[in-house]
Amino acid sequence: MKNIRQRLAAFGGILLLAACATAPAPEPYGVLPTPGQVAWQRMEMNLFVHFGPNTFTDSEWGDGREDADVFAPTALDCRQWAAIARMAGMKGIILTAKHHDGFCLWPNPASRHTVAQSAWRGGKGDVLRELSEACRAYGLKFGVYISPWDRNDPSYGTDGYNDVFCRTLESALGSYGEVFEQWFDGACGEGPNGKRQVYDWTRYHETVYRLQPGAVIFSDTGPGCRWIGNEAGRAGRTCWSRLDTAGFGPGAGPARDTLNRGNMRGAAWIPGEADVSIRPGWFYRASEDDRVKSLAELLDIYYASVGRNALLLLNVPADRRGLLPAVDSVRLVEFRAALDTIFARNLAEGARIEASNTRGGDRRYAAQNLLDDDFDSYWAADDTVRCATLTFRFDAPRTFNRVQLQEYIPLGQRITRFRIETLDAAGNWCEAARETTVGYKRIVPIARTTTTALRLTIDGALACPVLNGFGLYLDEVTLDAPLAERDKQGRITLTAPAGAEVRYTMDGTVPTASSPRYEGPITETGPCRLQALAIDGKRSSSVARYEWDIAPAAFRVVAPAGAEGAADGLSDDGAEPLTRGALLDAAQPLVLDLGSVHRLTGCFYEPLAEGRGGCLVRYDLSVSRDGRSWTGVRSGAMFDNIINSPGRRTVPFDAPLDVRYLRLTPVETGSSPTYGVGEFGVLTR
Ligand code: FUL
Repeated sequence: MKNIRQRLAAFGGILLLAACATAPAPEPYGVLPTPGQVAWQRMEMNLFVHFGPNTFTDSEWGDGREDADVFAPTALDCRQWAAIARMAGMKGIILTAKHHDGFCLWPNPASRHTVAQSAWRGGKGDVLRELSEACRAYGLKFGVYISPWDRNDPSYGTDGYNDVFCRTLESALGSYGEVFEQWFDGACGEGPNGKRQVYDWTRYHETVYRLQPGAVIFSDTGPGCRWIGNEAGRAGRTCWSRLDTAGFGPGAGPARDTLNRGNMRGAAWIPGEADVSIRPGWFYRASEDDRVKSLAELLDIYYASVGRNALLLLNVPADRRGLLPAVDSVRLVEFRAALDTIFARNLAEGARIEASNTRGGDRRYAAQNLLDDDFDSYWAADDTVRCATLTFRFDAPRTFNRVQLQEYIPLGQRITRFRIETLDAAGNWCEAARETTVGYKRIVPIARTTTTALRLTIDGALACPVLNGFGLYLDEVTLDAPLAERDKQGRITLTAPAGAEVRYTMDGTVPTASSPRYEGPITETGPCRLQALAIDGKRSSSVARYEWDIAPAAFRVVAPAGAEGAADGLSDDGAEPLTRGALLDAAQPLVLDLGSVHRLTGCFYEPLAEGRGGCLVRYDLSVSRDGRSWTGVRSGAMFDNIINSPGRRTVPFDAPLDVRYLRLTPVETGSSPTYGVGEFGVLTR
């Protein structure tokens, strides 16, 4: 038993600790970001600009044989890009300085396929110069996408190309001031000599760091930041900034799911970057002017990227003038305004916070630090703590539907599981969300809630939890646009968010509150265009646009002969015309009977959602009037970039053709033994 003096001494010690507690800061946990990676992550949103010969040829992947003169912007103004990026709250711009066609937007002495070989500005133009200067003038960081795959350079596929590519890097990275990010696309296809290149990544990285020591290098495996595993701008709900890269490399990275989520105990800090285009394609096409993502879609992407511990790289392609198009620019400004409205005020301000544990009882680690704007002040728990609760109490009820958490990543990513509960009127805690990782920033959408208290429970962490930010926000900016579906008989059904009504048009005009109200399914079997918006009194959604060709009521899948049943979801009994959800063997052609002859202007192929079951990458297409004599329309043609961006691809015919049967024969399905068919349909207009 301790004597009284010992007891007094111990008590005095405790008093002393409480009065001027000096608990040491938590030890960093595991692999850490470099200060450069922390600064990069804090940029949150950058603008991607795809621009080059593809802009003028309406393609996604140029083949490198295009004439340099096709690149002919009529009014290039990179200051316009920078002004818009700035207005949108972007911190940097990354330009496709060289895409797979090999064409360089700057006079690269290592290439014969550049702006210098074009007639544009008498061969004296230089987009990198203009953009780097514009970025400096507007206080933005400047980055470059330089594709190692080069479909133009004759040396591609030989050792010599590695020299050419290093000289290309030297020219781009050594001439235009600071470059904050070097974007290495992983695509590795064949060159003009039909050969694939063995890339010398070690040399490429050395070259980048020699010229730009502060640059963050993007690729499937970093080393600066990683691809998030899709081109839809969506990180995993679980998203670690750490990744295991052993056995992988740029262009041959871990599985997409792994890229999407990272590895909890990954050996390197390689945070996710979520890239997505504001349009269906990466390059500008006038035909996609009415397919710019809606504000609601952009916000959704924001929550799924920035709100899930990733950086958002949002592509807005420059058009043939060399300017960011008006529709896209307006959308960016709306996006910024929406974010400013939603995040204008932290509704947790003024909350009293009770923490189940505060590190060493030391005020420097108090939970109140969660509500200041200081990045470097944080709440931390004692070293032994892995589970903790933070209860936020408000004097008056608060209404919110977004909960934001931030971990102090300079000390590593720690939290593995957490829950959010709110207090209901009867005094019960009700679970609003149960999630896994936090990371630099986590925004959890929850149902709109009015409450006087919220409890955050950390159920698991790899080391004592350390949070530097907490916020509550209300997003009431958008109403989801109506969703439309047309079945094979031509019956169109529209659904809208609960409580909202739908107004629509089918004559090409933009719908308003006085357009016809949707009361029930509409039937239209011919080609048609539907535009609809949801209205709930206060708010209206963006306009959803749908376009359908002839309804496939009479279409039947008739081949491959004798393979009935092999094609899951397809049948040739005429009862189930081809609509959605079929998976075919990679060797299986698809033959469609339209039931009668139609005059077609083209057809389209759409893989299954998210490319499930593989995609048709290369194909032959033939058509027939009678099912006996066939005419080839395409041979070995490619659906560009379909694996990374598995959306609809149309095949326009050179001239209208009278057709009853279409045959799509797979030539290549990537490495997949099957290919998915979301839809195979025709165009008559
Ligand atoms: C992909 C490329 O193949 C696309 O064309 C686009 O540039 C995208 C950002 O990266 O891998």
